[in-house]
Amino acid sequence: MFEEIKQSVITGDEAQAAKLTQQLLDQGTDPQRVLKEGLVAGMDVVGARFKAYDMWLPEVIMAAKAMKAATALLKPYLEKSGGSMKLGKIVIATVEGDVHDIGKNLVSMMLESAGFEMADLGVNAKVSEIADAAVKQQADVVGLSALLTTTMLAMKPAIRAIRGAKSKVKVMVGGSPITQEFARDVGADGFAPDALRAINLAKNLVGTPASAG
Ligand code: B1M
Repeated sequence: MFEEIKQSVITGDEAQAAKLTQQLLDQGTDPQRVLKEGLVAGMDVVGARFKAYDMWLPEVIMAAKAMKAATALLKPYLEKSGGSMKLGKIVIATVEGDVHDIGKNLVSMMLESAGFEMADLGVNAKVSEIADAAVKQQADVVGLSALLTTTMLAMKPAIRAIRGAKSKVKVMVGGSPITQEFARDVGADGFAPDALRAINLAKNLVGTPASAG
């Protein structure tokens, strides 16, 4: 069934992706497996084909819609594994100029399921909006996501503005073009390559041992 879910993302079949995801969840399948072996595996193929000019933008949009519909169903199941105690408050956003939000939403969902309180600013978030939210939301951590080599450059001014507005806040960054080295260069406190490792990173940033909770 994982292979069928993967194919439903590749072909952009929203109804099928949602139906199969719900079926697996109803059977008690681990939601992490549905996510990783079905949905994310499908999106990996889409990315590779898009890069090789074997898929075009409308098809990628359809794949993204299928993935979104299915991940919305996963959310309550992933949340069940999280405790009610909040580990800290995290403001998360995709940086200015960038509309990619599937990965950011997954990270947000996983952090929430791990016990963090999330304030999601969505996509294309302006530097001032992020810095203001860090203060207003009394954030312990700000998470920045970027998927484009152009928009990742918005992270440095964003981090500068966040620190100017709220000096104690920690900043974590991620997204496919981001590396550990880039994160260090722009002054972030940490980088996570995927949603699972984002949980450990966030826990470390707020001073909770990564293995806890
Ligand atoms: Co876009 N796109 N796209 N796209 N798109 C990429 C990113 C690209 C690599 C495709 C390619 O060429 N192979 C390429 C970027 C090239 C580059 O910059 N080097 C690209 C391009 C070029 C573009 C456009 C410019 C295309 C165009 O218009 N000509 C355009 C830009 C629009 C804009 O933002 N201004 C564009 C548009 C789109 C769609 C709208 C069609 C759609 C986005 C839909 C949406 O998000 N709502 C889309 C998609 C779907 C993709 C690909 C195919 C898939 C991205 C995705 O969702 N992956 C992507 C190719 C690829 O990545 N393989 C591509 C699945 C997701 C689970 O992974 O987002 O990496 P990811 O998130 C991971 C980790 O990165 C990490 O954890 C997540 C989960 O494990 N992570 C974090 C992410 N954020 C984190 C934050 C953290 C920590 C970890 O802490 C805060």
